[in-house]
Amino acid sequence: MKKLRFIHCADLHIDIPFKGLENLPSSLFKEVKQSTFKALERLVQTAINKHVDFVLMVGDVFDQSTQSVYAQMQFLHACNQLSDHNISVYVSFGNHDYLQRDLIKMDFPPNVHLFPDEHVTHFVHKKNNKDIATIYGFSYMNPAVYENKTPLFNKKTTTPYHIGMLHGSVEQNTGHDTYAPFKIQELVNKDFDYWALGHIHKRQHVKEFPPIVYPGNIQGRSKKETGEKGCYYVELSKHHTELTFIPIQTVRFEQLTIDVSTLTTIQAIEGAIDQQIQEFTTQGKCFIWIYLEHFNQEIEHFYYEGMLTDMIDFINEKMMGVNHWFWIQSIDLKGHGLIDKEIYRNGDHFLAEILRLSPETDGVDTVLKPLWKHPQARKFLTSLTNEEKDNMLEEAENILLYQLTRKHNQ
Ligand SMILES: [Mn+2]
Repeated sequence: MKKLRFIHCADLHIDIPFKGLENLPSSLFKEVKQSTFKALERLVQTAINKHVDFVLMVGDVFDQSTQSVYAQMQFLHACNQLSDHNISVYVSFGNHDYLQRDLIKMDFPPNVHLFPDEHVTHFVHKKNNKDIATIYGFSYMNPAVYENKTPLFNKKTTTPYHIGMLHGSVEQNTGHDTYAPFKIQELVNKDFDYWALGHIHKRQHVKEFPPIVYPGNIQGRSKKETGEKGCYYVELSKHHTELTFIPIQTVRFEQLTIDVSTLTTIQAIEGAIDQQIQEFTTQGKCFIWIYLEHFNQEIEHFYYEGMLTDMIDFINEKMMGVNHWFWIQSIDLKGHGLIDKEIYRNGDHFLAEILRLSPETDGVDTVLKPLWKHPQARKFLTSLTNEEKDNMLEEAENILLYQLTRKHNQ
C-alpha cells in the first residue's frame, strides 16, 4: 500500500507582535517581528524539498483572530507556492485565530482546504487520482471551545488512511478551562492512523501507536518557549510511522542559569557568561535570559546597583554586527535573597512593619491598574500570570531589604 508523506505543524502564530521586546535595538526587533513569517517560509521550503503529499496546519495559524492584510497575503503566498508544487494544505483554526469574517473571503488555490466551522467534517485526499486518506477536523468559531469533540470524529469513508486534526488538550479534571478536551484512550479507540494535535506549544509524543503528536509551535514566542521549534515530517504506512523533527525557527529563546557561588568580581562574572554562552553562539540567532544562582553579597550589590546591567550592555554591544548574533535580554538573581525575611517579618521594628504590609498577589492588580489603563502603556503590556506577580512582590521586598539593611554597609 502507498505510503503517505506529510508535514504536521501547528501553532504558527503568524504575525505575533512580540510585546515586551520593543526595547531592543530596532534592527533586532525587526528581525524578531519577521521571525514567524520567516519560519513559515522555511516550512514551505521543507514541504517542497521533501516532496510531501500535503501539509497539516492544526490551529493558531495566525496569532490573532483579526489579521493584518500583510499576514493574510503572506499566508496566501505560502499556499500558492505549495500549490505550484502540487502540495495540498489542510488548515483548521484554533483559539487564537478563530474564524471571523475576513480570511475566508480570500480566494485560495484549490489545493487549500479550510475546515469551515466547529462541526467536525472531513476532506478526502487523492493521490494519483485514488482516494487515499480522509482528514477530519474542525475550526474554532469562538476564542474557546470547551466541548469534547472526540465523539464527533468517526470514520466516514473507506480510504486506507484516516487522520484526525485536533486543536485542544488532554482533559485534566481540574475544572480548569481546557480547550476541546480529550482523553487519550478516546483517540486510540477511534482506530485512526494518526492524530495531528495542536495547541500545546511544547513538542511531545502523547502516544506512539497510533501516533498522537503535538509538534509544538514553529517559532518560540517568549522566554518560556525555549529550544528548537519546528514541524514534523511524517512518513506514514500501515505498519510503520517515521517522524522526523525539522527545526525551522529563525530566532531562539533561551534561559541560562550560572552558578556564581565562587565569583566575587564583575570581571569574573563576565568571564563566566562569556564561557557558557559559547554553546548558544553556534545555534543561530538567540535571545538569552541569564539567571545567577548561589549568589553572594558582592553579587547582590552589583545587581542592585545596576552594575550587572551595565556589563550586559557592554557584552551586547560587543556582539552587535556579528553575523550569528545573540542578545542578552536580562540578567537576574535566582532564588531567595540573602536575608532571612522571616526573622525580620516577626520583629518589632520598621522593617518588620513594611514586610507585613506587603500586598498579597491579588493586591498587585490594584496597584498596577492605572498602568494597565494608561493609553500609551497598555499597548505594550501583556497580562501577568500569578507567578509573575509573586516574583514581582518578592523582587520588591528584596529591593527594600537591600536598600534598608545592606546598602550602607558596602
Ligand atoms: Mn497556540
